[in-house]
Amino acid sequence: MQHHAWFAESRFGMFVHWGLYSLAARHEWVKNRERLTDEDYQRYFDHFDPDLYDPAQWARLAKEAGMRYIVLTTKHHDGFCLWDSAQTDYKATRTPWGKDLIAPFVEAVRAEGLKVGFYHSLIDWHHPEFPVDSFHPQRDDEAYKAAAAGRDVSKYADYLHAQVRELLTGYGRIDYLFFDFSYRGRPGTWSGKGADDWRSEELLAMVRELQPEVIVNDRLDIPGDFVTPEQYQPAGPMVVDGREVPWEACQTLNGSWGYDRDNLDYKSPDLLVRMLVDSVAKGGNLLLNVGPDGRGQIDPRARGTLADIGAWMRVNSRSIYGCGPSGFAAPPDCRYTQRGDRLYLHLFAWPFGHLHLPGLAGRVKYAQFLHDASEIRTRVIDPGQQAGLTTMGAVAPDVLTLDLPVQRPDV
Ligand code: FHN
Repeated sequence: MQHHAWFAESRFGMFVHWGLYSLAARHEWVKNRERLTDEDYQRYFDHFDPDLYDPAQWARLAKEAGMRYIVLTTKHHDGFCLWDSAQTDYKATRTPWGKDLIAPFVEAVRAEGLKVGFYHSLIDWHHPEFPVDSFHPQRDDEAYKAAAAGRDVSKYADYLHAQVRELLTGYGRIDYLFFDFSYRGRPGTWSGKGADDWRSEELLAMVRELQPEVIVNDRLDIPGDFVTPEQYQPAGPMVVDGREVPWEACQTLNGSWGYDRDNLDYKSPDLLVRMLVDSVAKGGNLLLNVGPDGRGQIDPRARGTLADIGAWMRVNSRSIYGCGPSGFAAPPDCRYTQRGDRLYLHLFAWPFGHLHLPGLAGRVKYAQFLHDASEIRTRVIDPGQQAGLTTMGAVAPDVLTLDLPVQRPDV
């Protein structure tokens, strides 16, 4: 298992889902959900020309939001490749755009001092040897399934390995890999064996050889360097074989990974900040997704949400970067994050009256929160020592951070 201090130090990254589905503007699974044939979906290929593609702006938005790494879909389930792969013509360089999209992305991310991450789909609805399984767009088309019956998944695995090799040898150092998605426990998948289909052990060995420093997630259906629970917040630190392991929650802004124009179900900035705090309090990272539109733009609502999160991070990022769970038990509706002897109290609900901080007896008796205009100040009633205080700048009054110097509990 590869560990990297940068991952725990970062705690917060940007996920970018971008491809042909972004032109449809109706979710990245549009081909599956609407049972589109390759011919139907070809329209998006024939019109792919993202004239407003500006990865430098993506990287700036991520950095200003306090994100420390960016992960881009090199290929999603539809099989469309953002780079000039020698393995296929189903790629950006054969569309009206005509150029590689990965190199400018990598260059822009590095220019902002951020880490480079690639997402790569294990399933591929376009490849002629990928089996028609319960997630394939033509799964209900009996004639198509009959014609596709002789597919050989090992030939697809050869293609998969060759493309991963291209990505890991063509763009310098890659810091992070997110393979997707796990067949583990998913009914109706091809063999359901996942790792056997992808030849995961062989693929991971190649990844380690080509990029010795890269960290890889756990969706090859074999152990990786970090665990990726899908769009939910675990109940606590994640433990595998008796050991706490690095993990990363991933979340959308509005329930869709790809650009979904009519989906206005955006999560509020303070909910997303609470998801970030909750992840860190449980020893995890948060990978927050944006879905640029078909022209390559990140939409104004997403930009506004990122700016609000950035406003909170500018004041409170020291309670996030490099922090993790505390040995102290947080009060109700609160989270603790801790780094060394600094304990950060995050309130997810307004503390009517006094808030008693169990476990800190003798250090801090209780904290009184005074709401003073746009800022919330704290006054910690502290018998024994001066508690470091942060002026409470927050996106919303109920996500406050109190910076307390405490010795590590005797855990
Ligand atoms: O099917 C994908 C989905 O489109 C998206 O890419 C997410 C991101 O974690 N992963 C899969 C669902 O688990």
